[in-house]
Amino acid sequence: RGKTRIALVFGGRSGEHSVSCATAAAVLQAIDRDRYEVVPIGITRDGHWVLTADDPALLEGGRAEVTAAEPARVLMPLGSTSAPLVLAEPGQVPRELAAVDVVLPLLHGPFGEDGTIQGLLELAEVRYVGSGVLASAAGMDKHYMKIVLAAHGLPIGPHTVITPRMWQVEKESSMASAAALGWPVFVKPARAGSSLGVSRASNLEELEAAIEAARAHDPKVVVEAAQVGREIEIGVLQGRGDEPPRTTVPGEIVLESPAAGFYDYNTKYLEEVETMAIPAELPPVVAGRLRDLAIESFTALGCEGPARVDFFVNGEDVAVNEVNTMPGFTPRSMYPALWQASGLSYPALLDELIALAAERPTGLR
Ligand code: G1L
Repeated sequence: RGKTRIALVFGGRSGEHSVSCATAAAVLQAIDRDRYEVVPIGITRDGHWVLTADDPALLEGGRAEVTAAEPARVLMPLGSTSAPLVLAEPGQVPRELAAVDVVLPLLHGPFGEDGTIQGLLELAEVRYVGSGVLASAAGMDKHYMKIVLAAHGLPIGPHTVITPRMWQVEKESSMASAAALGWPVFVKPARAGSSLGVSRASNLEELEAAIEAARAHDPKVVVEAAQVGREIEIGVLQGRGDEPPRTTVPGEIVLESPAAGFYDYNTKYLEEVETMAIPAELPPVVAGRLRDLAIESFTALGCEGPARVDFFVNGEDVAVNEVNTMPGFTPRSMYPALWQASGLSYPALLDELIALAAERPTGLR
């Protein structure tokens, strides 16, 4: 048998462009070249598809950018020193995509994580890693994610949604229902890839400003009651064949304030750093319950491939915060680190995800 041909698709028209490039670098670095032939395809910020150099070093460093204009600075075309080969203009799709066995979409936010690239690949009958159109879209939209989770009886936190129309015609009552959650509340764009546009409000004045800030990223806004408790995350991976989904040990996001004792609210908030504790210290019954809830959440949304399910845990009290169908995916990110701690290395995780995609039929399933 010949090698499996994999297209990495990364970059794109989102705020997470550089994160996506760094993730592509990590995958290029780790993927088994004896088993896979890799075609790296970048999308520039303005939507051009370009064939990029198969070189992790060009994509690392957090400031990497797919560009068609300045190839020397960031990306070089394969086997040439001239300008990158533009495979497709914005709004078009490169033929090269249909010529591979499996696409690994490493894209965040609108035009990628929200189901659009999945739909494009479905239409082209190309196999791809990860969730399909519906789960990708629902995983991106905090409003519909909560609807689906709640409909399946899963525990979610108190929240309210402010649609563009509500903000237009009934601002006062929108604010009142948000305020009824009790202070403070967290205000979030309903469909943002990262934490951009998220803020905290402790009174009506801050609430209005927070909603306007969130609306700059998405006209639909979700307001959540502040959750007390620890942030615990579980990795889920679709099972092979008829096997049920598999889960990792729990991990914990721990906030550390290096400037402890220094009491300016803003600096304290800004200087807090997130670290991961893997495995999280939890009573075995709680860990087991979270793993069950993670599988139920994965199944409720109809996820495929990977998902990271995030919880708030306060003693025996648990709530699903979100299901991320495209979790951070560098070897140091929570999802791969959870699998590493659970016996699956980063290269082995890639093998597993690609095998799941290769075995999956195109079309309805
Ligand atoms: F394809 C997978 F495996 F489903 C997959 C795809 C994308 C897993 C994780 C991600 N994550 C990302 O692409 C990102 C969070 C780095 C977006 Cl910028």
